[in-house]
Amino acid sequence: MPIPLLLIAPVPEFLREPLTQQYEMLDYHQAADKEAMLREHGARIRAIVGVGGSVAPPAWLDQLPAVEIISVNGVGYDGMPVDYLRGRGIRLSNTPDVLTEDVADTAVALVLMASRGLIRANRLLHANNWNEGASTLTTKATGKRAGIVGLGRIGKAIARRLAAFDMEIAYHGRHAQPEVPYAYHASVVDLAAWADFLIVATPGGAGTKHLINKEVLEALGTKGSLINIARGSIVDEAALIRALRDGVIKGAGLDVFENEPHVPAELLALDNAVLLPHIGSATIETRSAMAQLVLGNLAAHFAGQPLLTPVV
Ligand code: 8YV
Repeated sequence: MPIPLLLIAPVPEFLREPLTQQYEMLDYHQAADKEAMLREHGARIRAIVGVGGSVAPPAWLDQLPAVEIISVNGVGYDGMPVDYLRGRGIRLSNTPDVLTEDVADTAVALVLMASRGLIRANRLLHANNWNEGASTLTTKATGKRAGIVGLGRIGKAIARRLAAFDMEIAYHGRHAQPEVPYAYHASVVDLAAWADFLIVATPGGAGTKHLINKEVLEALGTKGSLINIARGSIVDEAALIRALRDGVIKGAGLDVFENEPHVPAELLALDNAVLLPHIGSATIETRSAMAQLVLGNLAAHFAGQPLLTPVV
């Protein structure tokens, strides 16, 4: 008998297909009547597959008494109630490392697109407007100051790349990391005041909610651009929209938003914001490696083996 598994988010076909073949996969994400699906099958479900932004509140998980493992197709698990999972003995896995380089590449692309006006120039030339595109001068990226909020695996990969652009690198996090060659700022406001690019690469969740607020944006000021490849929840989006609209900061490059896939109309209308639909890890190579980890963690768990990339 295949193991009943609940899919709570969209996944690529190369993950969906093996899940369908190897498990009794119930597509909760696309179910027309989600409550009916839980009523009918909730008591039997032994595994859940979600993505980085998936949220599984305790009250919802209470309806799934047989769940043993949640396998997240993403590095971030900020929507997962880790203490509750520990309490119930539910295992949790994610997909670290395999996506680090792609997400860092995306951060660098946003830095370049935001500073060099590449998106606008591309749009103008597609409209056959060579002159306007060619005559607009933008801001140099090389040699500027990059302030990284969250110097974890992805933050360090971004720092390595930007060092090749001769940028001065500094960072903010909960603790200084004496072994890294970059300056530590204990205050995110101080880091913003120093930086030309404030790059958010810290995990989401309650601990970082609206870490980037009005005060931080004012400190970043007209010299600065905000880049976010981490989680929308870390930035107070309403404050960011006001800062971009009123010229408090220079610009923004965003791959993540507070309420995905919703992007506020005010943000869509702003020319000084480069916006991407959460594609930081979206390459064939990386999403395939992530899928293998999701499947590998599930298989290991049900074979009684240690998880490949455990969180809990
Ligand atoms: C994915 C992410 O977009 O890893 C994460 O935390 O947010 C992204 O890599 C997401 O998990 C969808 O698969």
